[in-house]
Amino acid sequence: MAQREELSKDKLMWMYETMVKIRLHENKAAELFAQGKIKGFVHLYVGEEAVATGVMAALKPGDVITGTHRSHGHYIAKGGDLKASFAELFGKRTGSNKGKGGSMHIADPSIGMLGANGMVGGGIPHAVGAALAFKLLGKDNVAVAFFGEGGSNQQNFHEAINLAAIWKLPVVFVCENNLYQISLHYSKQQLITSVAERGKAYGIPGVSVDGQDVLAVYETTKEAVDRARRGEGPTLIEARTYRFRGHFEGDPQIYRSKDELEWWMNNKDPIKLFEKYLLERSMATREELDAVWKRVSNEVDEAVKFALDSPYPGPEELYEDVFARPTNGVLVWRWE
Ligand SMILES: Cc1ncc(C[n+]2csc(CCOP(=O)(O)OP(=O)(O)O)c2C)c(N)n1
Repeated sequence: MAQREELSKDKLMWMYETMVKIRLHENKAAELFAQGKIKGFVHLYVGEEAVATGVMAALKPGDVITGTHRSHGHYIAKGGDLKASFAELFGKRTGSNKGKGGSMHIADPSIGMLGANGMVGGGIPHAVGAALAFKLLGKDNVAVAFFGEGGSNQQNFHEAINLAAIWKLPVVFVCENNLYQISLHYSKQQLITSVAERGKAYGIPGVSVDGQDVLAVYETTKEAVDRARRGEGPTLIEARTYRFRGHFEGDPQIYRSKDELEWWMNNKDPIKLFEKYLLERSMATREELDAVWKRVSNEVDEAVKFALDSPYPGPEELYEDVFARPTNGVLVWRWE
């Protein structure tokens, strides 16, 4: 099993900075949404930063991921650009999808982010497709599918995981169990107490991990990724986590108590926990950590300014980049 002791200082600081980047990106997005500068639905990832970060720390260039409706953090941890992210949230031409994807459809194949997805569970078969392509092409890359515990009740999940299991595809299924599917507690959605148990039904390992502990997520994912690269097939990981904000911005959150939320924020904040770990072991100084917050905060401000100053796409661009072009002689229908 991968050991946290093997991680270099650079990698540990990358993990810390990535979590801070996600937190500050999301806090700023909440502010901008409240000001009416971001339209439509916005689902934030605050509180869940250790999952995306720990998973991405175990990947290598060329590996790919698929996301959910709550994917800003996945995009950022995979190497997404803050400017392109804010521009996309504003629907601007400089956005990661030229302003046509928005919060729920952020994608950037150049960094291996194959796409966030507004359909619950929608990205799971895409990751399996990517993993099948890796296997057929003889590449040693891995695909990761992120989804919520609600997503694990979708038919997509069951079909995709079964195919991946029988074909021994290099894919890792990462269920982010943040306890709620919109307003429904997970105990009311499924009788099993851990989504990881579902691995048994498909003959693959199912592992549950503390999703607030970035290093535990890293270690668990690394083991699953190594197994996938060895050709031994998929793993189902359940990362137990919690979202600190509502399901979407504007959610009145009448389904959970203030005490519950405060308990998680006070005791299970993934950034505070990692900070404690780094400081107690003298792996970083308070000054170094403070400098990260300052630098990232400036980066976020610059990115927002860039995005606000960027133009909207023009009406003549309406159908551009919306349909696929024919590739390798295979005709893919597109708008002419
Ligand atoms: C196929 C489909 N069904 C229903 C919805 C409506 N919907 C949006 S988010 C959501 C809950 C998702 O919960 P979960 O998968 O646990 O992810 P979380 O929001 O907790 O991150 C639902 C039912 C949808 N977008 N797509």
